[in-house]
Amino acid sequence: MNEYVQRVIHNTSEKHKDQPEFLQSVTEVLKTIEPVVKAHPEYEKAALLERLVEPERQILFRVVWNDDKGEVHVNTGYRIQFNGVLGPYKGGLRFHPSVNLSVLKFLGFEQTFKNSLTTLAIGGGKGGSDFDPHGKSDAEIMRFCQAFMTELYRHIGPNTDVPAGDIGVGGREIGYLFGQYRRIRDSFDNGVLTGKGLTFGGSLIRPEATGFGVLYYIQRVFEHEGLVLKGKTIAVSGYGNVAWGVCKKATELGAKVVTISGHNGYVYDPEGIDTKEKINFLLEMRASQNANVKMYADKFGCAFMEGKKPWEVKVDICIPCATQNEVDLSVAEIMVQNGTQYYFEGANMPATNEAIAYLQGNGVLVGPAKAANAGGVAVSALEMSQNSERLSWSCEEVDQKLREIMYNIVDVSYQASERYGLKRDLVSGANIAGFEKVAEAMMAQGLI
Ligand code: NDP
Ligand code: 2IT
Repeated sequence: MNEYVQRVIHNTSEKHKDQPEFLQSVTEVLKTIEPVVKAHPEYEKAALLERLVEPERQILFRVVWNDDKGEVHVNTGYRIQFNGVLGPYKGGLRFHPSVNLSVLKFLGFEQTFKNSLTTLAIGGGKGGSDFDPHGKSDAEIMRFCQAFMTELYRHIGPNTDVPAGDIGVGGREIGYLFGQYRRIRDSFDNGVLTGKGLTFGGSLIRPEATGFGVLYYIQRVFEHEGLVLKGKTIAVSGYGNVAWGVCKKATELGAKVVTISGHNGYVYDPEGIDTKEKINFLLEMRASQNANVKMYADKFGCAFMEGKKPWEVKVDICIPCATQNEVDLSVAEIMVQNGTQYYFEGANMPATNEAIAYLQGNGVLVGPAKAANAGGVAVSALEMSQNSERLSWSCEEVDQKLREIMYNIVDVSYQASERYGLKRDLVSGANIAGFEKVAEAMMAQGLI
């Protein structure tokens, strides 16, 4: 391996021994961009990689809120402003008990390259809290969001940093966060958050965008490979925002999703999650106070496999849409044994580096998260454009732009992979294409 790349991976590993998710992401990205770094010796003099792996700013704060019984709770709030060379920091907020600095740093780092791939002017950021929304009432969620924004507001703005949703943060939470921001600032800067309701500056297709984008990505990959999507079976994990959009668009395109999952197991629906009633039920489940994927199995009379992951089901395509590292080597082995040939990531870093290497080594075509799930943030950036112009685009307009962006991501990934003699390696292709633009902008903007 190139000595400079090796040194930065080594030093980052030494410095952040306690941040395994962040190190996993840094290692994967730096290894795959090695040929670009080799071709640009000036990067080492400018300490480009050392700067790339150090967030521009990391904000940690206390969040204090009352539950419905009046008891006081304290959580940690975070915002990682990772890299702003391409535009205002942009990326979601995650509310989940597993949130910590390592998780948010990996998400912010990945987001930087993902946002670069969209071709839109957005930098990389991520934030959230270790708050657990499961089992909380609507009033508790509102009070938490208000407390969270009471600190966050001073760090964000339409040209500074524009948060959105992620795990545990959807339209309802964005509404409460925006309300508090507007109250404190006394200003209708609706470009400060994306994923808003349609009555106050939200974009059509934003809720669907990540899932739709995954399917547009697959469609284009299949065009490159001479394959047909119609009739293929799909296993999905998760039952949240991304999984919902995947089910909706897969059905429209004639493919069949047969699994969804949650933290406690998965549901197998061999008929397919393919009717309006079933797909809408995902939204209903997610919105309920005690959200649990088993509700789907009970309602539609299908099997609930408690404590298990959906990857044991034999399908053509696997699309993880839940959380990080749910696909490890043992899962990758099962996928290969089952004859799965295509693996596309809806979630961020759903697989370990070992699992990805195993899948690719066994001929599985891998579509990495930062490319395949870029549709959500892409439409977020389109929402920002609509907000700054004070107008709204039609469904067709947004959908068309989303499709073009996803097709372009596939095309540039293939091109970058071929340029460096890496045939059909869409993981390296996406990392290289995303990195090239960030690196050029960092060089142009000097030592900051
Ligand atoms: P949601 O909160 O809507 O849904 C999260 C889903 O993941 C739920 O089904 C949840 O099940 C499951 N889940 C969460 N944590 C775990 C866990 N530790 N173990 C097993 N299952 C878990 O989130 P999204 O759909 O928005 O996000 C899903 C993934 O997609 C994340 O990786 C996110 O970063 C990524 N993503 C999201 C985008 C967006 O625009 N929303 C854009 C691009 C990527 P349960 O409730 O049972 O825990
Ligand atoms: O991981 C992601 O790209 C998101 N959660 C969406 C971020 C955004 O700003 O829309």
